[in-house]
Amino acid sequence: MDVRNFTSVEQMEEEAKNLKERAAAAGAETWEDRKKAQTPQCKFGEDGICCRICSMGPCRITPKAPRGICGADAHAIAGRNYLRMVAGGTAAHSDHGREICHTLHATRPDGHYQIKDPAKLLRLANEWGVKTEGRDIYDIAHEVAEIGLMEYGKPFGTQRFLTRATEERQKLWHELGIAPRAIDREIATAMHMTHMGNTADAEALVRQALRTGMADGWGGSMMGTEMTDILFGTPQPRETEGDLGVLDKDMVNIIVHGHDPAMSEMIVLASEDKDLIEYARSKGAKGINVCGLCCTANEVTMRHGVKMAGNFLQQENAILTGMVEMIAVDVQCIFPSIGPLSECFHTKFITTSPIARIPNSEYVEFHPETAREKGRELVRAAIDNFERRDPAKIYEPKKKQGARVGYSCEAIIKELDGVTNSYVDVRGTYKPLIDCIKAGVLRGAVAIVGCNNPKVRPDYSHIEIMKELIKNDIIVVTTGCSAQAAAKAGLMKPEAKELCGAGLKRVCELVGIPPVLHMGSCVDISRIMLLVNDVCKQWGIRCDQLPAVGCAPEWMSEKAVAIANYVVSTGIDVYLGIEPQVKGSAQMMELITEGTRKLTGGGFIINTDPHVLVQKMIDGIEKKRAALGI
Ligand code: SF4
Ligand code: MSK
Repeated sequence: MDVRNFTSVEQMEEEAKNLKERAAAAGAETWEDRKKAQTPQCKFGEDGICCRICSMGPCRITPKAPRGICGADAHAIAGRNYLRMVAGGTAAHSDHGREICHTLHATRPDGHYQIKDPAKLLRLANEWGVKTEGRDIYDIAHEVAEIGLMEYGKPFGTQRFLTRATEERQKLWHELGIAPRAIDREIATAMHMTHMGNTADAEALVRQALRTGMADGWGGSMMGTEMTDILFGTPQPRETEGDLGVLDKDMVNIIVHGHDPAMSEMIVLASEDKDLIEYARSKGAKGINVCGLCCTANEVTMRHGVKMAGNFLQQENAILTGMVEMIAVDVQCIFPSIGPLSECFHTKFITTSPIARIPNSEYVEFHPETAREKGRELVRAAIDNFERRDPAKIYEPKKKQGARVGYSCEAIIKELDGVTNSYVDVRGTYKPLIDCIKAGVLRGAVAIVGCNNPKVRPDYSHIEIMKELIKNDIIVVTTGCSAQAAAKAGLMKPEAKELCGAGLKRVCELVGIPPVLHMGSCVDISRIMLLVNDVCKQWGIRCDQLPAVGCAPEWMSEKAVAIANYVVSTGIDVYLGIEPQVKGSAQMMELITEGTRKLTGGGFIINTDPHVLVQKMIDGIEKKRAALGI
């Protein structure tokens, strides 16, 4: 194995250092400067024991003052803060899902948004009892979208997607009272419970955190994934590239950033319009180069092979190259610092959603009726901006890696179908995968997901953990910014099989897959939930018995806390490399680590050392194997 084929974290850091020097020269600040200015960070906040829920506060818990003015103790305060994080995360993911439902509802045969995967639409229509025979596909789409939208506010019943889970999960969720009702209701209940004068019992707060998280993963996020596939196509494996080296000095560089692909799809389409490519050439550029950041990158790379410029903590670095004509953003994970930073360069900063209004940006609202023209207008404006580049400010990052992306559940099954003739009778199942795990060729699977966090070396934990897992014959699936860390390191290209143990290497060769499978954006962790449940159904085991775990080594967002809650509700342990902000309450720490495991079979395992964390994962997987007798 030639390590020169891969990019090390040290090499990534070297590039980041060069770009940081550019920032200093341009008089711009970056997250590193602001982190320094914020250090030391507030201990009360870090431990989750500062309450400012009512104006009698803020109240902070100390040994001398163990209760807030109303009498709330550390457990109540940390528990309420924690539940509010879950509510925030669920709101963000689910509102993204709702927007996509509205986009689906706005599809027309001659409109800007059309149905790209009618087969998936029909499957969902059948699942939901929507009449399909003899009906126009767009009529069906509108009815499905309406039913999806009703899941947000229906007065009775629980989420429709729950019926996709194993029987044992469905039963357990109902028995525990964590089967989510309407999505908005669970968010409202979380906010109501944590209002001054309501729930002060940590156990009840954690239970509602599970239920609210479930409204995300088995509600809003799953809605986002399903409707996006119907609208823009279900991902299939395709080749792309990752890291800042994908920016091209000779091209008009446009970056799309955020989460909801409705805007970025229009920019990608416009960038392929012949007249705009000609226009770019007339301005001295060789063409138009659309690249992505964060989860918008994941969405458009999975469906178009758009190159991935990088992840969360690289958003400023992209602009520091001086080569970005435009950064167009939709929602979530966008640094407000992009405003002042882009003004130090020629970069146009475009915000497009009323959900993410940011100073020092140009606001161009996107609507289904005008989306295609708006996309073209933005691409044209980026081309016009090409001439305004300052050659003295240009820095060309050289590093990039090839990556294979787009492993939806449908794509994984298709790949498995191609494995061997002996499975000809069970095509369309995960049986080959299950057999590999049973035989020990694969020891298990880990989903590595989530953000970067300045509390740790960017990307280091993601990459170290992935390398150690694949070396130990544990297959990795990944989403979000973790996927981009993998892409930058070269772990999502088929050649990464050289870093694997003998068993996983053989599987990669046989199936023709990389050892780290890209499953999409943050909302697509819902795909992983379906994968887990379908594998367990076909195997005939409970979800908490499966030798598979989740890991968010560098998480930072409220969405990550929501995700972690639906994953443990699904019976899967979640390994965290950043401590949740509840340390000021021993009871809360106990509840999120051991307490939930007693209820659902899944809990958090927390360790800030990635090497210790990965060893715990391997041990956890081996323990599950032993319990299954395999
Ligand atoms: Fe203080 Fe209680 Fe008000 Fe929180 S709810 S700020 S602990 S008085
Ligand atoms: S974009 S939520 S930083 S993974 Fe989904 Fe990345 Fe985390 Fe945002």
